[in-house]
Amino acid sequence: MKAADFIDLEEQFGAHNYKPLDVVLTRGERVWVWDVEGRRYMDCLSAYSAVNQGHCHPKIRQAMMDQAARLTLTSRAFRNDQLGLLYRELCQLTHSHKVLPMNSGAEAVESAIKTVRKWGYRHKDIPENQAEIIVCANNFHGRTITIVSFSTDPTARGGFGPFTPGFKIIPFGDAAALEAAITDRTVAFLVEPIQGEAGVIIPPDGYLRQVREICTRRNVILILDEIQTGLGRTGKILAEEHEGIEADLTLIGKALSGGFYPVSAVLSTSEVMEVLKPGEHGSTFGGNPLACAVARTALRVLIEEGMVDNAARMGAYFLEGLRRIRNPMIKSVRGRGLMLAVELSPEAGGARQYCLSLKDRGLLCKDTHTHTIRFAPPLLITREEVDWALEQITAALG
Ligand code: IF1
Repeated sequence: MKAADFIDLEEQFGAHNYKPLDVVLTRGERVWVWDVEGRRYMDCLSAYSAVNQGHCHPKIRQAMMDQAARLTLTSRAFRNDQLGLLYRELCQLTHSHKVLPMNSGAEAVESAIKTVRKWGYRHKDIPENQAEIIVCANNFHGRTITIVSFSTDPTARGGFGPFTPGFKIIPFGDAAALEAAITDRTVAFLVEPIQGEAGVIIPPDGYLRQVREICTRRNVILILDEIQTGLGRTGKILAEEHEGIEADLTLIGKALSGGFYPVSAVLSTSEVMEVLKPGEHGSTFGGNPLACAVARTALRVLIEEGMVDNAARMGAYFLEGLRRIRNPMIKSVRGRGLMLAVELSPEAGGARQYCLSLKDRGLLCKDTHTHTIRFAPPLLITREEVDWALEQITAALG
């Protein structure tokens, strides 16, 4: 079968909820992927930061195969010999006290919402069904009905109502707006440390510190969605470390499995998690031994192989290279660690054409919000590979 045949099958039998680049991939290794016709590409999307550890990392693969041969799923009706170990390793790595394991990112977000609402009714005397959660404009937290209920993206919401009430939207990066939005009924503030889908929007320096101070003073739970920014992507294990703060609840997913399997978690540094009692929340697959074995190894290789520091070093080098590209169509170049973006001015006619021309040069990346190209290669990228990427980007944008 040829690429066109696979594409036809997807078009004929699949839901049309995506419009992917027409590259049909069949194999991956480190930062490279190969299509069905044998062409090699550098992956500068990393499955939206789920393959931070690189494609098909041999140690994660081995852990997955070993565990798959032993025990995959017990349900949480019984215990397993991987879950407690993952809990301890995650807590040590992120300075957390408690872990709630789930599967997808959206489930971690949903779980946090349930947890903070319950906490609010227990600890803040909020009248029943009146809890409020503050979120930011242009957020991306997932695709469930409750999560799209507080999206400001018409495409994500349109036609999907009725929506879940209880959310208040404020501008991103504006601490004064948070202060002003808090009421007696506010239980939490949910925010991305860097907005990903919005186009790698980095808030002003000090924003998260101010947010932390306001939440503490006003007794509001700070939930950081680090599903995309977490686990090394920005050059720290968690992006919150750039401002030296700790969220009350931290959401991680994606790279928690190195791209092998959906694994997510809510991490808690405070007593919030204690409000959940047996039977009140759960998931058939959440915390299963296969997921835990994969996640434990995904975390181990991130640390053992120095990927977090490499993301900081290669990210700075990549950013410097992007800034050297001379093109009047470039409006802004920004990034932290290996979460990078080039925003083009509206006259450039959209970012997708550049993604297509980069694909022809052997580099895969993704446009977002029409005018922005983002670059987020696996964290083990070498200097020579960054040089190669910059050559292609310079040629495509030059
Ligand atoms: C798709 C974007 C990235 C996330 C944050 C929660 C979730 C995500 C900060 C939900 C998921 C993905 C999903 C992916 C596109 C993608 C994305 F462009 F939409 F914004 F990464 F940049 N919080 N992000 O970024 O996690 O339930 O998907 O596991 O195809 O929808 P999930």
